[in-house]
Amino acid sequence: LNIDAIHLREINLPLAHPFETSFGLTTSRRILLVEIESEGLTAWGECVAGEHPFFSDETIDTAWLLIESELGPRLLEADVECGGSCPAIFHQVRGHRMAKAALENAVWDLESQVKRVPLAKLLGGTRDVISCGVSIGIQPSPAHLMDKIATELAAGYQRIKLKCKPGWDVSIFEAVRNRWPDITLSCDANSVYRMKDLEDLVEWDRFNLLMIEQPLWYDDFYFHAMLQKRLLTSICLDESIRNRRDALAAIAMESCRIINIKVGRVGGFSEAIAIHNVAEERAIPVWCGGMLETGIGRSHNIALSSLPNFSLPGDVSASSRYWTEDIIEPQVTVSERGEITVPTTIGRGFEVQRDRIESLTVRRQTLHA
Ligand code: OSB
Ligand code: MG
Repeated sequence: LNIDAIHLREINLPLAHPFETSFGLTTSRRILLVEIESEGLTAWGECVAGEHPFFSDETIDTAWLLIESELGPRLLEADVECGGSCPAIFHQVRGHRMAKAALENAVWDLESQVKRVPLAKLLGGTRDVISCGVSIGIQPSPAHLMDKIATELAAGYQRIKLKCKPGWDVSIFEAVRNRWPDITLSCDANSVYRMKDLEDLVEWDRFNLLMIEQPLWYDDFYFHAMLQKRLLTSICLDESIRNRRDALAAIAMESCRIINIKVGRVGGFSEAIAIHNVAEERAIPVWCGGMLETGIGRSHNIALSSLPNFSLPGDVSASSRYWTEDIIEPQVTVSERGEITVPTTIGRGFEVQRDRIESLTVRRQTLHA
């Protein structure tokens, strides 16, 4: 693949609905998009780093700096055979996985166009449709939450995940279970609890949750293993899993029974597929997480979710849940059965709305070969 240029741009896009987690409130997103130009083709990647280093230590600004000063130049100088070449090209740079993923995923996007195959097929996808759940943020009141859940269930979503934190946990689960005893329900603590909360967490078994996502420290395996021993409910790790070795360690230590794979968190499609594979070999189901992506990252998540061991509903949902208008065409839609159809056309399967992206751009930079 001959890469002629890498274009970086920041777009600013307000969320259609504010999203609150245990680590903070997001009302608008600053998003770094990378565009790779290669012999008349254009491929795209989205960096999922947030504005603040609250979910991970990266931010849009650190990612921009790393792509500009280290990763972009390495990619432009390298002999890039395919998307899978990227980890070796970036190997010398430690960390900065979200920055690496933005570039690597754009290279896979390019490779799928050059080979004229759907991106999902290139990644090893086997599913025609993916199962969708929703992640519902902390709401202004329990009544708001109940309305939101009712809306998402009516839309067909197969799993409801509740963001939780101290004060927005047991009483909320209680209320939701009273109204909907049988829905597939999970929660995500984003690392807010500690071992002093252990006796409280053990009580959550009575809510029959599909999983509790990342209850403890963002970088922990050991204490999650101790907690898992005390729970009937499965722990799912998100933040803790940075790569394939982490997945192996977490599975071996029994720190979790389910893994959330986010392609940005793990540094790109190559590592995401490697995690998918080791989990599959060990009968650990995975699902695809979300990071409030635009349609570019969303289309990449759809392609990844088509791999066989993505056997639980993911957090990949309709564009309209995030944006009044997405930056791709068509918008991502979900059927009344709670499924997204995996595109069968060449590449990511969604056109980028270039004019719209231009009008949203607040910063740009081009790196030339
Ligand atoms: O932990 O899964 C998470 C959003 C931002 C940061 C972290 C997380 C999330 C979500 C939303 O849960 C998933 C989505 O709907 O994109
Ligand atoms: Mg999570």
